[in-house]
Amino acid sequence: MSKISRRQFVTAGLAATAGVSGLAVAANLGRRFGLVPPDSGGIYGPGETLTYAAQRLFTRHSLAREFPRSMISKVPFANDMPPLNDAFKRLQSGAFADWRLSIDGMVARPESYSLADLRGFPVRSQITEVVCEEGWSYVAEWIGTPLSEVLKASGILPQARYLVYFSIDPDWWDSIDLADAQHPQTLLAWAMNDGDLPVAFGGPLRLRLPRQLGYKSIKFVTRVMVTDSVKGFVPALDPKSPNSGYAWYAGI
Ligand SMILES: Nc1nc2c(c(=O)[nH]1)N[C@H]1C(S)=C(S)[C@@H](COP(=O)(O)O)O[C@H]1N2
Ligand SMILES: [Mo]
Repeated sequence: MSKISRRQFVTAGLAATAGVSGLAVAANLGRRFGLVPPDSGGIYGPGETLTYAAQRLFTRHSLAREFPRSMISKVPFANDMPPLNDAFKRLQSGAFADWRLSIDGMVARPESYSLADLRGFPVRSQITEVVCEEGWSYVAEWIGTPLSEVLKASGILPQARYLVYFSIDPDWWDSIDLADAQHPQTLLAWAMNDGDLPVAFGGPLRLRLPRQLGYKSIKFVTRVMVTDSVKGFVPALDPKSPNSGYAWYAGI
């Protein structure tokens, strides 16, 4: 939100709601102010644009709710998953000593980190809620390396705008903007509650993004790619993605 003021946006927004279709006008507003999410086409597009633009203008820096320790769920709910692939099992049999997270794309210094390397960065812990779009949720403590620290170490190039992240399970990948990538609560989580992050919850490494719905918090993350375009990396628009049809920006 560099070139326009919030007041300008609000004024323009009020003018829009006075029109016949506020949603259609929202799409134009989003375009005008450069706040268009990549799934802005189609029948839900204008609604997606309205949500994303409003969030980025008004709540960019706000934090997801954090809970007291007493609210940690006694029985956290791990989503059902198909068996993991051979590459995963091989790494698991070596206690994940060879697990790597690579950072590449539009960075000055591409890097590859072991879990031990990641633990060497400043650590953040937070007690937040995982909210699935299917209606269930649980609260857990997540401990890990803020993604912002790793990005800082690699040096994001000025033209970068998004980040695409990948799981060892090739079905799962997603993308976020840099505001969420650099958000203080966005963690590369390697621990949960009282121990290492269990495999059922995405161990050994999961991207925890507490400001968006659970499906953006991808398990078994192995790679993040910094980019200026998410073309081809928008699950909502990809029929092969398990997140096909779900909003790209799933803010909570
Ligand atoms: N690699 C991978 N990541 C994933 C999933 C998955 O099946 N595979 N499921 C997603 C969905 S839809 C949700 S709601 C959350 C569930 O997290 P949980 O198992 O900790 O409850 O993980 C997300 N991340
Ligand atoms: Mo989900």
